[in-house]
Amino acid sequence: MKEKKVVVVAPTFNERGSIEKVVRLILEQNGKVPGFDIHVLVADSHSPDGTGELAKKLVSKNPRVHFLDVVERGLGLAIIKGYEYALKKIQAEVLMQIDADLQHDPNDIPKFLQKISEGYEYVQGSRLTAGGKNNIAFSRQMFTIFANLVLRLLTGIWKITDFTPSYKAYTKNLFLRMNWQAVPWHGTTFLIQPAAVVEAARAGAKMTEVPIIFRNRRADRSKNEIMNYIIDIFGYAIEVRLSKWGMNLPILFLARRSKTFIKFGTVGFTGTLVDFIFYKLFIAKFGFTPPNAKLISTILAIQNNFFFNNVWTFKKRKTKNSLILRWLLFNLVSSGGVIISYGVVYLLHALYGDGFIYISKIHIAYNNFYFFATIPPVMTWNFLMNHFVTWKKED
Ligand SMILES: Nc1nc2c(ncn2[C@@H]2O[C@H](COP(=O)(O)OP(=O)(O)OP(=O)(O)O)[C@@H](O)[C@H]2O)c(=O)[nH]1
Ligand SMILES: [Mg+2]
Repeated sequence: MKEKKVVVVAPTFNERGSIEKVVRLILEQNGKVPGFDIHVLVADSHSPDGTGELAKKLVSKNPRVHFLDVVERGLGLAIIKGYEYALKKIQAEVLMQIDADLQHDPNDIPKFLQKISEGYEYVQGSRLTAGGKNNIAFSRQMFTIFANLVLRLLTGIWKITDFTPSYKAYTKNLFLRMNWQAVPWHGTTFLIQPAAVVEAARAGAKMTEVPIIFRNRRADRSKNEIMNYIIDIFGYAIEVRLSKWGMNLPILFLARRSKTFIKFGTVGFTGTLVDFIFYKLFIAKFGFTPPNAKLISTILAIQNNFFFNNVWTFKKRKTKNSLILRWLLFNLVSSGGVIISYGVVYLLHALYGDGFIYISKIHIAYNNFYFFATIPPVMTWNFLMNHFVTWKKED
């Protein structure tokens, strides 16, 4: 029987510390499942640390090792180019991918090939199925659970428990049948992974999962831009859901564009919490009137917002303004918000006083409503002013 060629694509960007070992371990899987001939393709984005040179040395030593210079950055690009190369130049019949940093155990490869030999066309490595494990930082584990919940709910694909791992296998037939135009593989997040699950399902693939253990990275650095990835996953999943309802809208594009606004909104949310806590404290413990309490709590919230916008929202933005100047501008701009919110609370308090609303046994003080009425006008004002003034882009 003729063996089926399997090409395992290992995308790399600065993985000098693990590339040799991962290639060796992948090749050691040869012979474990009869009928397959395993090759490795290192798809490198011109790593400055010399991963490419190391990989090329391995190519000269072993005909089962291949190398592709992807040139540009992007995991999606490396995967797509890698697969095309595997099909055209190595005559692959099964396409696989694995992370090159040893977080995926190459000893799991036989499980994938076993499923392919049983007739499955798409095999997803999963940390969330029985026997799988996600041994990474707690915050990342939360991301895994949250992202998959959103993806399963919105795409309606329930048989896949884990959409994001880059450890998977396709048959050539499925790969050629899939509509890769619909997969947003550009950019530096790893959106290609969940999107490929969705497209495989759309192509009517016979799909299954195998459990994998995701280990902590031991060498080199992460390239996963988690915040951008969350925005991409949300935008993409909503777009898929709407398209199932017959509405084709560029939600992913808009989500990417509105990233700054989303971050700004998140910071605004933490500021609102600070604002609200102090507002209630000043009223309840120090007997301030609502407008006076609001005046001080807003000023405190502004300091919170400046700090987080500076270290996060507008972190990458190049601006001529020094830190002190940005702080002064931010406070100056925000003083507009202080005036608006003081004015709104003052007006509402003057009109309606200090009453309560009763909903069966619960009673809610009017001052809570005064507080929330200030949010929409102040938020709009703040965003516009900071966008055009404090963190103004250089021309
Ligand atoms: N060719 C190429 N490979 C990339 C690029 N970005 C990431 N990779 C590879 O994709 C794999 C996954 O990236 P990681 O940085 O390990 O992402 P992660 O596993 O989610 O994050 P960590 O748990 O922190 O490692 C690794 O093998 C990377 O080298 C890229 O721009 N080009
Ligand atoms: Mg990794």
